[in-house]
Amino acid sequence: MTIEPSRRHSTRAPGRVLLALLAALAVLGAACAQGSPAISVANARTPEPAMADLAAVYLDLANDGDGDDALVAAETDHAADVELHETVVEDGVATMGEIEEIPVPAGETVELTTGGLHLMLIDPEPLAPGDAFDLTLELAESGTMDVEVEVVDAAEAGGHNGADHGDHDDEGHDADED
Ligand SMILES: [Cu+2]
Repeated sequence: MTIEPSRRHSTRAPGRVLLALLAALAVLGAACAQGSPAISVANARTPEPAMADLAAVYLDLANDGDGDDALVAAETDHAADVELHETVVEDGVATMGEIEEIPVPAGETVELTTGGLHLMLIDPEPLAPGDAFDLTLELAESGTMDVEVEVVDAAEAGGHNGADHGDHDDEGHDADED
């Protein structure tokens, strides 16, 4: 029965290897960890009147955590689709296009506002100032979060009522011009 000790040894070895592996992973994980994001949303609003088939949503995305995050999608029952957009002014002409994500770096606040980053409601249901609706944001790290979007008078919101959308046909939306 001299085989017994070595058999016991060999059955215990995998456990030790696993422990060593886990310890190594823990050290590696700690070295690579960049903390976690802490996202909060404020000032979510959509100016009215907007174009019949498009409405912009603006909001402030604050990241008070120590890890980066990014807004990657949004949806609402209130519109057929929601796109992430960025308006770019070139030679005095504002055009906007869909973007894949809106980075929200650790410790920073990203403002989605007129003439820049915004969310675009595609075929929104009719909206009137004073209304509110729920919007679900999807963040790469923080997951989904629901925010209430207030419908505000375009004049007060700094208007996104057509001026930014002059070249919208180029971006592939079906804008019914005249
Ligand atoms: Cu847009």
